[in-house]
Amino acid sequence: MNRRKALITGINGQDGSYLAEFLLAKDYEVHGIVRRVALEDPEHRLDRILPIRSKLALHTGSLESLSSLYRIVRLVNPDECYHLAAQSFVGHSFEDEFSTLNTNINGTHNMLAAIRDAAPECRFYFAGSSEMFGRAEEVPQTERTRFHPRSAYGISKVAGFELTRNYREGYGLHASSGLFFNHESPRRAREFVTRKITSGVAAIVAGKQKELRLGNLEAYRDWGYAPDFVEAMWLMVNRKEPDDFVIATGETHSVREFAEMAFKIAGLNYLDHVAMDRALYRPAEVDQLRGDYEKARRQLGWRPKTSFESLVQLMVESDLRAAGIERT
Ligand code: F7E
Repeated sequence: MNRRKALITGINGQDGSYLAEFLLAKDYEVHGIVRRVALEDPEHRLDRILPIRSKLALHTGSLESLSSLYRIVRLVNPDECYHLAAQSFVGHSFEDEFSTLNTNINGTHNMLAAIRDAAPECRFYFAGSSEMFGRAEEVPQTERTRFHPRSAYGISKVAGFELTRNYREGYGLHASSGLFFNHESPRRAREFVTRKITSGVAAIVAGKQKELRLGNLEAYRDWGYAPDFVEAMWLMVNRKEPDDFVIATGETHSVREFAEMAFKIAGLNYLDHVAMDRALYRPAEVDQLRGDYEKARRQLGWRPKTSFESLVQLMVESDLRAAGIERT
């Protein structure tokens, strides 16, 4: 039997790299779209997929160019497409609203249009986000909660979500969106607060840094473990009917709690090291997110496997190891 073919945008991101490993383990033929510059600097720009690179087929293209995406989709003729690529740092979206909106909205639109024209049977996954709920009017948030995004990033994800729904309803594409709450791992980029904290803890234990500057400590997030979450993408795509699902843990914790626990795991008190920096506050903050994953539990059989405590622990331990600190 022919191997199933999956095409992933954002394959070198945190989620893309875990998803590629997940699909390879299921014997998929895995294709990824990367930028030309990534192939010129693989040590940095393909760092998360270096260990599996020989098992992947990489294609150069740009989300901004419909013709480049069309060419790749026609060549690969995938059974499943996972559109994960985006400007995903909410903080940056305040500094550059225009490129966030252009990349995220047009990138999703171009991917959908390329699939519709070149591989209409291909199943499509869009990486939606809890940032779409923003200033949420109810807790916990479900698939029915009204969107109230608080950043250009959140707005771009609402637009991508609506485009995906419209391609499903208008053109009959098997297109689904995951409303993913925050999901973290040792592969998270250091600009996001969880990894900023755990890598900061390791640098402090290693004596390379004394202080960790953070912004709003009172923001609450529903933090899950990225490898648990990528499985939900696959479950959605392999469901008979396309649909949208909240993927979350159902728990919420503050940035302060995350920091307190991370420092404690390393035997430190966060109050001795964390400094608050007003410059790191966002112009519009999302105060509290907590997702209700009941629909995914019932219809996909999905549930999170990793607790908040285990997540913080595994991230701290990974950063300590990377800093050369062996613990007994
Ligand atoms: O911020 C606060 C910050 O940048 C979390 C992305 O994957 O999840 C992520 O978006 C919270 C915010 O992630 C610092 O103000 C305090 O309230 O880690 P973050 P995010 O904005 O929640 C969603 C689901 C996505 O879709 C996004 O792509 O932490 N915070 N102090 C800080 N945040 C950062 N980055 N740095 C600080 O120093």
